[in-house]
Amino acid sequence: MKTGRNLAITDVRVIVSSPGRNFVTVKIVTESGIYGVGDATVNGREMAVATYLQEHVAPCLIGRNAHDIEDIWQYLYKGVYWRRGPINMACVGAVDMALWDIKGKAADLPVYELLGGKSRRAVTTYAHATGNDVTETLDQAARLISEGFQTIRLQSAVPGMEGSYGVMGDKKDYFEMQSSRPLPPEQPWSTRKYMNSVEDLFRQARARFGPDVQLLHDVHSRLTPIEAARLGKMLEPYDLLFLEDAVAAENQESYRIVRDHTTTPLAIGEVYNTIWDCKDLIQNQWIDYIRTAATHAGGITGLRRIADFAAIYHVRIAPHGAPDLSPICYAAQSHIGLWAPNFGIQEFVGFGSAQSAEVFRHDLRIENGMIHVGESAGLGVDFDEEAAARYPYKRSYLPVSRLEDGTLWSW
Ligand code: KDG
Ligand code: MG
Repeated sequence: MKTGRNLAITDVRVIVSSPGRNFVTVKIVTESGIYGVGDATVNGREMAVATYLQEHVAPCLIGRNAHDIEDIWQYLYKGVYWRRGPINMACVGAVDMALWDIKGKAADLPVYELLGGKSRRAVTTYAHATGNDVTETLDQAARLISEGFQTIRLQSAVPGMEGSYGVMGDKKDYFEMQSSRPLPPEQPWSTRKYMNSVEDLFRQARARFGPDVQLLHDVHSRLTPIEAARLGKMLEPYDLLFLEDAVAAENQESYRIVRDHTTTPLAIGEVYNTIWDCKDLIQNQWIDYIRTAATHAGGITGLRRIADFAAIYHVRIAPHGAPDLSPICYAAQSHIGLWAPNFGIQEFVGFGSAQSAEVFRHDLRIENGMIHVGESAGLGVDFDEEAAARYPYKRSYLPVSRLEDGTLWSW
């Protein structure tokens, strides 16, 4: 398809690097020399995305007009026949981010201006406090509050269980835990032990921090709907901003059960890849926050579509912001967060390691728990290929979870 302002794509580079952890980055170059960058990282399956991009996507992009973001999105979505899926959608997402970056640079405007302009001054975030016991978790929360964060996710080790979700022991993050083994690390899970300990974390948190701090918690998909309903009721007195991933919801109807029993707000979506994965959850108003990431749900175009649909049903966006999303995804989500009228909150775990700062240069800054987006044209993040070459890919897997009798469970 030829349109008025042609900006032909001349090169698509796919780079897998490991500056602190693995990232898959796409760099799309145009005839004018303007280029854009996108994040295609799928944690634990990086080479699948890289090969898909290299072998199947890149050849289709050469010669196309980089301005045709929507047509290229549809081409890579409908045009693959298979549609959806994490691998395809991360590739669509990375290409889409890179094209928005190019359009912004060509227009000499930050991406949020292209989306419709600012709806707020800056992007409110929540930080993580984790610990081997309640006191350690709350001490960390106190530090974050003193740094200016007003919303904190609390995770604490479950007594009697080694390796609770979010608690790292002597490892600095999951990538370090993952990389220290040739195969996925295994962690035990006991719903009874968890249910018997989690309320105390929030009881002590409210007693220590009072009513104004916003608190939340990630269950990481380990409960059945009726267990999640019980947990939601149990935590009602502690007034959570939301309870995240209480139940895995390939079957979206599961959330009807949770919703029917509790007024604790519910959030889900970090493993979803399209609007179709969360359509029923949103239109039935079974959730309050949708957590799809720009990288995993088709880029800025995909996330914008979800945000607009969710707005009709009073659902706000709270994009995933784990360390396995590169600073390019953070930048894309910060532009969306600045624009989206129904933005809720952005998960924030820092902008990455010192090595990552050598590779990804960006103009985002965090102040008082809010991300401020700079005035650079495009996404405001650049990728240094020479620096990336110093950090080669290292195979690593996310952990798996087993019940105490050995049954494989959701991690
Ligand atoms: O790759 C898996 C992580 O991104 C995930 O465990 C993080 O649940 C997560 C969160 O809410 O940040
Ligand atoms: Mg989560």
